[in-house]
Parts: sequence; C-alpha cells; structure tokens
Amino acid sequence: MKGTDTSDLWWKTGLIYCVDVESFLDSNGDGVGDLAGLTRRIDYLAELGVTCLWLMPFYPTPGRDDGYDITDFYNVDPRLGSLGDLVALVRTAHDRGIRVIADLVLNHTSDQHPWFQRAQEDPESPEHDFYVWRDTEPPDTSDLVIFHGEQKSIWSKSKKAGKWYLHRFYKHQPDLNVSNRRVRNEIAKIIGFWLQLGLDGFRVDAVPQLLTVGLHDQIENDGLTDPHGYLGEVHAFMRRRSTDAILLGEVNLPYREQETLFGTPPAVELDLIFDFVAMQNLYLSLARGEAGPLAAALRTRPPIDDVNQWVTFVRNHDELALDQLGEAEREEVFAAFAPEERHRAFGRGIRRRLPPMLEGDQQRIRMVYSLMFSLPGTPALFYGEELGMGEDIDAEGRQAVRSPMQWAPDASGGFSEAAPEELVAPVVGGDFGPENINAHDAAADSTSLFNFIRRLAAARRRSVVLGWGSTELLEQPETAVLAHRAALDGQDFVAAVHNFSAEPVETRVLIPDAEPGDELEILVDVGSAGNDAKEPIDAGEHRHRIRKLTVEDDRRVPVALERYGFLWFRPFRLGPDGIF
Ligand code: TEU
Repeated sequence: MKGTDTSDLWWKTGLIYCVDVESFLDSNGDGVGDLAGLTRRIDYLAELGVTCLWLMPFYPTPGRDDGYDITDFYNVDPRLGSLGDLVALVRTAHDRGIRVIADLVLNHTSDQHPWFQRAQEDPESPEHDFYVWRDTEPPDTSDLVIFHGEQKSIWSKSKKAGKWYLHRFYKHQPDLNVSNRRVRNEIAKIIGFWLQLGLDGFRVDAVPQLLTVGLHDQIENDGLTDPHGYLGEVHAFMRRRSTDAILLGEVNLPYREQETLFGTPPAVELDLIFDFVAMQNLYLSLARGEAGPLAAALRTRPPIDDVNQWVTFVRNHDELALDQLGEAEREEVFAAFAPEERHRAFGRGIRRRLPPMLEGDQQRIRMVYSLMFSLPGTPALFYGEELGMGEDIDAEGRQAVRSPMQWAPDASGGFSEAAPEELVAPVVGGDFGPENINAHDAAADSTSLFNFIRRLAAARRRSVVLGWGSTELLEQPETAVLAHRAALDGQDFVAAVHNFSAEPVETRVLIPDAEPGDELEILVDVGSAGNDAKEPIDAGEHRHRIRKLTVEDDRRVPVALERYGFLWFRPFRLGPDGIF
C-alpha cells in the first residue's frame, strides 16, 4: 500500500467517537445538550485524536427510543438546535480534520410520523404501502421480539386501519416497507439531503432487521427479494453523490452473516461493520482471565477486502449485547460483571459501563483499551469512555449509559448551567461522579485515562498497519495471554501482547518471519498508561526501561507482563520507515 491510500480509504485508519447530542454539552442553559454545545467541544475531540464523529439521531422525535423514533427525516429536533447549527458543527469539525457521520434509521419510523398517520387513516393512500401490514390475526411471535419483557409480538393492531402492522422494535416504531419503490426513493432523497449538507456518511441502524438478512425469515413475504442487491444500490447511490462517504453497519450477527454484508467488490454494500463477535468474546475472556475466547473469535474473523473495515469497540450506547455467546458463556459474563438483575437488560445484555464492571481497576481498564486499539480495525469510542465514566444504574433501560458528559467537577458536571434537577438526565453520583471523573482534570493530568487513550490514538496514527493489516495470532504458551499482530507482510507489523490475568506472567512469543537478533521497538507498554493505577504499576522502572526487544535464536521474544499488563512492538527501523 502507499501512504496516499490512507487518505483515500480514510475509514481504514483513525478513531470514531459516538455522541448522544442531548447528553454532551448544553450551550443555552436549558438542561439539554445541543449541537452548538458539541461544536464548542470539537477541539477536545481533535485533541483526543478523533477523526470521525458519529452523531446518534438528532431528528425530530417524540423521544420514546432516544431519538431512534423519527417523525421527520429532513430536520433537526428543535431541542438540539437547527439545521444551521448542524451545518456549523459539520464545518467546524471538517476544519479540524474530523469527519461527521449520522445515524440513518431506515428500518422504521415513529408512529407519529405523518407517513404512518396517513397510512393508518387511508388504506388507499400511497403511504399505506410504506409499511408492512397483515389482515389476519398474527401467530405467536413472542420469541422474535427484540425488547424482551417490553414487547410481546412483532405485530400490533392499528385500530384505525383495522389491520396489523410489523414492528421489530417497539410498538411505536412501525417497520418501513423497503421493498416499495416509493420508500426507496425517499431513502435516496434522505441520504442525498444529508450528504448535501456536508455529512460524510452514515451509521446504518439495525441492518439485519432493515433487510431481513440473517434473521432466517422472521417474517414471511416481506417482499424484499434481493436485500444485498438493494444495499449495494444504496451504497452506489451514496458514492455517486459523495465520493468518499461511508456506510457503517450495525450488524449484530455471527461473522459468516456479517461478512455477506460487506458486499462483493466492486459492489460494496457496507464499508464498515461493528465487530460484535470480538467484543462479546473479549468480555468472556475478561470474565475468565483467559485469552482463549477472544483468540477463538479472532481466528474465525473473516478476512476482508481492502475497501472494507471492522470497527472495534468495547462499549456502545445500547445494552452491552452478549447474544452471540452461548447461554452458559453469557451467564459467566453476567456473574462476573453484572451480578445483580438491575445490571442487565432484555436477558441478553449489560447496562453498565466498563470501569464500574472492572471495579475501577485502572490497570485492567487500560489493558482493555490497549487491546481494543491494538486489534486490526478502526476503533470506536462512546462518549465518556476516554474519561472512565460510570453509568446511572437507576436510569431507565439503556439510558443508564447515556448520562450527561462529565466536563468539570461541579454539581451539573460542567455539562450545563442549569441546576442538576433540570438536566435531561441526572449526572452520575458517587465514585464515578464528576468530582472524581471529569474532562477538565483529566486533560491536565498526564497520568489520566484520557491521556493514555490519547497516546493510544497517537500510536495508531504512527502504525497504519493496525488499520490495514490482517489479524494473526502469535504462538506463545500462556493461557492468560493474547499475542497477536496486524501484518501487511512479514516486514511491516505491529504486535501486541496482553495479560488477562491478575497475576504477572512471563512468556515467549514466536515471531514467525523474524530472524534471530532482529530488534523490535516498543510502541506502547504499561509505562505509557500513567501511574495512577489502583495497584502500583512500577511506573518509574517501566518508563525508563529499554525501549527495545530482541528476537532470540528460536525466533521468540521474551515478554514479562504485570498483572493485566500489555506491550505493543514493531520491527525497529530508523530512517523514513521508522517511528518518529
Ligand atoms: O439497535 C438495534 C438493536 O436493538 C440491536 O442491539 C440488536 O437488534 C440487538 O442486539 C438484538 O440482537 C438500534 C439502536 O442502536 C438502538 O438504540 C435502537 O433502539 C434500535 O436500533 C431501534 O432503532
């Protein structure tokens, strides 16, 4: 590959950052975060190393699913600002080298959307066929609902229409009929509209439901005969309108089904897909203190075309889904990290953020982020992860992890000038509250998690191979240790070694194509994590430790890791190819 490829396929490298606008920064003191507030913090994101900002839905909404229930695809929710504010945000982000993508929710609308209102009132209207209907009493579909415990069926009766409409999500989110040409025309118009306003692409919500791919015919006769062909058409349309816009798909399915949604080049469908499988197995590995589950997942991670990319993450804005694990495995993760019923959601996920799950263990938290940033792919952070924010377990459902961003050590967390009780959601209290966790203090503290993650982002910028390389597991004898590398060829690689155990470990990692005596340069290690860990991490010693390793006669490198220790290295090279 050439250096210029990194700007061409920009999504292969960089750092994605997800923001719930209403929870990020309130610029006008009404207690609700807004686009103008977010715009004020673009420099904060630039400093962190963010290259792509992902906005959760900011469209007009009754707000019954945090904005994923949309009443107008062509506007901004007035609580968050105006179209003008959106354009000002996008322009400011672009100026700092940050692209902006937005959630594209096409599986459904709100039941308050004028389309659905009209569809119910008049079966002869064009809008009626925008949705999926059945005239007869539906069979029991309780096993197909996504929100277990909250919904009983994927069909509900519209009294007005005298028929049942399909809704894979909440009852108030009727599914759109994407096989209808008119709906497809609307979808194209929506995509074209936002690209014209400057967006750089979309996070496509709920792709399997939208296209009924991988759901094994959940509904008969949805009429969508060629989902892959259609997704390819959407992608091609988007690329005609904007030559480097992307589609990042939310596809929580096994690898073999995710793989089909990348498309078959040159017919791209999704450019990027979230790696739900590695994420879920990472938690199983953490629960067991063994690298095995994650290693097994990575071994089966399908190779992808150069134009595609995996997006790695350890937390998103929903429940931490564990549905790709077996039932016993999921119970293991629950027992370790969500022991109480209130920590869980829908029987399949966790409502907590990482630091409380790991009981604030700084060394272990940093090991997880080191690992996430060292995996081949493009990493994505959910706002507040860089600070080590916790959750509000008393909040409703998924709102637990969507509490106000903690900017400063005051009662409203620096999020708003409004009083704490007037905020869109309560600020987290206790150990993870703004007194202890806030951006203001974190930025000034060289040993903070924020500065550690900033260093990880910088290490990635120096290591294009982490975005472009393929994943290889490296042989070593310890069950607690994951050794892997991203490699473009034997000459160019970044390897990383992570200890999942609370005990220190020494191991010897085989570097297949290395020669005895080859020198390797350390890119990241515990010393770069800062020294405020709960357990001392020997900062002084590690910081000044020799920054090089040498390959021994059996082509192995000896590595000693602290409890939850980690280390990244790459071939030592001076000159134009070296690390600066
Ligand atoms: O989520 C889709 C969703 O619920 C997935 O988590 C998946 O279906 C689940 O893991 C079951 O396997 C998206 C949004 O992220 C979420 O916030 C919305 O509520 C939902 O779509 C509806 O728009």
